[in-house]
Amino acid sequence: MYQSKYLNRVFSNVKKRYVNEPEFISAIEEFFDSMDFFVDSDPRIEKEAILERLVVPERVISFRVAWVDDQNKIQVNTGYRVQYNSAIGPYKGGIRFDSSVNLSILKFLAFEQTFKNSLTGLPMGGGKGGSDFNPRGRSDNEIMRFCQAYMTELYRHIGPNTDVPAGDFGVGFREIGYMYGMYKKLVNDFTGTFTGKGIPYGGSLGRKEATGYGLIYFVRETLKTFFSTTLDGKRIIISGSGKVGKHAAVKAHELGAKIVAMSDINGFVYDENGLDIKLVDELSEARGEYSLEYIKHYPQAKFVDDPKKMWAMPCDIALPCATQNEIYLEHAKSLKEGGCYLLIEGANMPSTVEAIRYFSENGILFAPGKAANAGGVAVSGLEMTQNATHLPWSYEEVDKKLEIIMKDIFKKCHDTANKFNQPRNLALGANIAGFLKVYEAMVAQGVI
Ligand code: 2IT
Repeated sequence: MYQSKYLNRVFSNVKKRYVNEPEFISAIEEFFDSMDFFVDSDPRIEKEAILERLVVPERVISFRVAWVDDQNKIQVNTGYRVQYNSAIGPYKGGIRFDSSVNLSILKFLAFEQTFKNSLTGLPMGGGKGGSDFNPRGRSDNEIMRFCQAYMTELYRHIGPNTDVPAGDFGVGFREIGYMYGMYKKLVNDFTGTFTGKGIPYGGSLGRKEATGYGLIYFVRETLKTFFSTTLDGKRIIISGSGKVGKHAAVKAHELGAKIVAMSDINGFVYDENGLDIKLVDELSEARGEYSLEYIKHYPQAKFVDDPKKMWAMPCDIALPCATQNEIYLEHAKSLKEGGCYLLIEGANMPSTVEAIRYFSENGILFAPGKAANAGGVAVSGLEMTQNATHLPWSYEEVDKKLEIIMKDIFKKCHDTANKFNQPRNLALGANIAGFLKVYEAMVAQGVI
């Protein structure tokens, strides 16, 4: 129950209408928790039906993707693109290939992306896409045929000023290359349209590392502001075998932190003296997984074959970087027992609503992914600028801009939280600061 009658009304409709979309409902619930401090103070939000509009994506495209596997068998998947909100710029957001992909997950991601993109200060609307195609175990040719088949429909819905996709999990340089190649062939036009592209054909230096590095820049600001300290010597645990966790580990290590535990799909490795991040980096290069190999090199490290058990390890800072809903209430409690005082999300919505409420009631400072992991999409925005101006930037230039953007996002969250007399509530800061820009733009553009 919210204090605001308006929020209760909109939320109960959302729950009724989207009963089969639990992830989408959770994302709205988390957002409304923050709006409850604010929404009644500005009656224009209700009058303009802003929240009723915001809980419905502007457009959802769903289509058949038929392709032929290496055994000459016809395979059929479902492809999607959720074009959530274009109030402040073209739709922008990643594409996810994973067997779990469905409309609920893509709607939640696109909803979050809308506010995340707003926080970057760059002109990008919110979108997300993907397919229930599972790339694991597929040959390179199968991946190519799938990406091409996916693009033969998607190409007509995207463009450099319309909708600019990028990667998400299951989609990296290889997949973007195959999708962009087919897109370019179909439209006969060499424009940006995708970000996260390979460097030789318009990609930005620094994009690959941007989400993880940006996350650590955000952590550094948080430590400085709230704890008057630095990363030096801090014990950090990081989940996920994707690009985010790995690059976060590299940057945190560079800044003097001790990464004591990291998890992948097989389990987690723990070493109280700090893991060998160079080795993790090398081992994860091929498939993202490293834990089973890691303990062969360091038999004194501890290996546990259940990644979820990592949250019980002692640490100062936890950085969940795997996927949605990896931290439930029980994990939040274990983190507290292990001494964790700061949890910052590298993934999108890894903490459940119950876990987030527990953090705030039990003195664990929390920052949401829509602020802390915005570095990836921010550098995507910088890639769009480089493409539009036909000028590539150096790595140093991109990294410097990323650092400035992450500091600015932290400041927006912190200032907004202070404004509402909730100084430690960075989720509130992120949600309201992200919302305000989208809201102003929607009002100015009329009822559409
Ligand atoms: O969740 C995300 O912010 C991304 N997957 C990156 C999106 C992008 O357009 O770079």
